[in-house]
Formats: sequence, structure tokens, C-alpha cells
Amino acid sequence: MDGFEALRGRHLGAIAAAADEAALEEARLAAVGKKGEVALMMRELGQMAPEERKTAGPALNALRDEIEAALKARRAALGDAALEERLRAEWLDVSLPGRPRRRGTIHPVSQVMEECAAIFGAMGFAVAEGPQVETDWFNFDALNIAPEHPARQEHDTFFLHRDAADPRPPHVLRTHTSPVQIRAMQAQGAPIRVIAPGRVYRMDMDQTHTPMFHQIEGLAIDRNVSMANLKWVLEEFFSAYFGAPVRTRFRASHFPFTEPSAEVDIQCSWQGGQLRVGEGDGWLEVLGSGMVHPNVLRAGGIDPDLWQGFAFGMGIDRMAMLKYGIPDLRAFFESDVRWLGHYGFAALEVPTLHG
Ligand code: 2NM
Repeated sequence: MDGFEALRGRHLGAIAAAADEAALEEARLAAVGKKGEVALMMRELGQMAPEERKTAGPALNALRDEIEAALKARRAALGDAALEERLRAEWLDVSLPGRPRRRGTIHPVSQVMEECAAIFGAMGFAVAEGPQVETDWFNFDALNIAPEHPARQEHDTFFLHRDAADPRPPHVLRTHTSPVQIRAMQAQGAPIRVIAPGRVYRMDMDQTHTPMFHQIEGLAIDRNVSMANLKWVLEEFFSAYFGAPVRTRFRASHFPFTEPSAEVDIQCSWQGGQLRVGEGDGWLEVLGSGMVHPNVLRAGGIDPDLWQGFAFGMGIDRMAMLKYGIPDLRAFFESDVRWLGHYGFAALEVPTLHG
């Protein structure tokens, strides 16, 4: 029985000392596994004398039960320890204040450009872009703007002067996005339907003008396009943009790049200092337009005997002010985070036509 006690001590000791699941399984196999020591001894019971078996049998059974119980207890203890360790490692203080999140906003000008792109996009217009520094040919000549036209004067246009000895004409900061339309015509030919949104520059600075502002121009050229198509496209656009039917009024005007030309007013009311678009019997001038001049078509590489089309241009900044009730144009470009936080849009407010 001395050997029996030693056996018991050894196996219960190994179980108690097992530091993890793998060590415990090893201890189980060594004791009561198929080839474990206790199992082998039980198999030897058959060869014992009956007297011997009478005491050894129950003793081995009891030992096996004791080992099974010890294994179960140790397994539970190891599980508890693992849980305790997880709870300790994954502890967090839910009463701590949150980390401050840096959150930017979409500028109203960007928002309105996206809205316009969505509306005109649904009418089949693609978005075209081009350089902000232009040659005077693309900015003026191609648009049928004569050399003596006042827009070419030093005090209206930003010129990028070269070395005084350089005979070539200076580049300019584009004064409208029309050069983008010329480039689009040259690249794509007719038929064509594009809008050109972007920054433009003019030497002007007062309550309602900034030296940089934003324009969106449209161009549609096909074999049979008229002012009637222009009026439909614009009324469709204004109604979608302002979210209610908007009437337009066309007044004869003059631009070098269109013939005939028209200035376009939208219907509005003006009551108690509140301007409302799409109601009342007042009118607000928002857009210039017309049928593209044959000289401009030729500059774009398009034959004016085969093709004709309309074009229009409007200010994006003022369209943003009108829709979102922003009173002061100059605040648009001051980068005041309080203004941006107030008038800016969440990054996920993506404009859609149905929206
Ligand atoms: C306006 C008014 C009238 C215009 C013309 C063109 C081009 F390049 F296709 F000829 N794009 N935009 C245009 C016509 C712009 O802005 C007040």
C-alpha cells in the first residue's frame, strides 16, 4: 500500500500543479487515460488473488473517482483564472470623458457645386474642368471678346506678367469658366453637353464682390437646339435646385460669346426682409445665357453651319446664399471655423436629385 499512496500523491500533485489546459490534459492521460497508470493497474486486477483483489479493487475505484474529481476541480479553477485574467486585461473606465473628435464640414460652395452637378447630370450634362491660369486666347479671343473689350483692361483681369522683354502675351487668371467649354469642344467635338463649375477671378472687391468667386457654366450643342430648350433646361434646373416650381423671365441682353443673348431672372417675393424664390411677383437676376456665337463654335473646332447650341453662366456663391440664407458673401472666403461649423454641411449629406 506504500506504492499506492505514492501513486496517489504523484497524480494528485501533477493535477494540482497543472498551470494550463494542456498540462492538465497531460496529467489526465498519465493517470486515467487509456494507457494511464491507474487504468493499467485496474487491468491487472484480473491476475490478482481474490483476497488481494478485494482490497485493491475498491481502493483503485476510489482513487480513480478522486482523480476525476480533482481533474474537474482543477479544470474549473483554470477556467476561473482565465476569466479573471480577461476581466483584468479588458477593464475599461466607462466614466472617462470621450476623446474629442475633429470634425470638418463641407463648404456651402462645394455642396452647391455637387447639387448642380447632380441636377444637370440627370439631364445628360457631364462635368468638365480646366486650368485656372489660362492663355489670353482661351480666355478672350476664343470667346469672341475683341482686343479693345473693357474686360481685357488691366483693372478687370489679373495678368501674370512675363519678363518685360518677352514678346508673348501674358497669361491670365481665368475670368469665367468659358475657356473650359472651348477646351471641351476642341477635345470632344459635337454633339456635346457639359457644365463647367469652378473658381474664377476678377479685380473686384466690395460688399457683393470678391476677387475670387465661383461660376457654373453650361453648354449644349446639337443639330437642332434652340432658346426653347434653354428655357426648359433652366426652369427644370431652378425648380430642382430650390425644390419648388420656379418661373423664369428672359430679358434681351448682350454678350460677345452669344447671339442672341438673354439675362434670366427667377421669380421671387421680398417680404419683411425675407427673400423667397419661386413665389410672388418679384424678379431676381441670376444668370446670363444665349445661343453660342458662330465665332465661338469655330474656335472650339465646331462647324456653325452644321451645329448650334446654347450656353449659360451663373454665380455659385450667390446661388448658395439664396438657397441657404447666407447673408454675407465675404464671409465665404474667410475660413472662420465658427462660420464653417454653422453654414457647412456634414460630409455624408451627399446631394441627390430625389433628395
Ligand atoms: C454667360 C452668359 C452667356 C457661356 C458661353 C460659353 C461658351 F464657351 F460655350 F461659349 N460658355 N458660357 C456664357 C454665355 C456664359 O455667363 C454670364
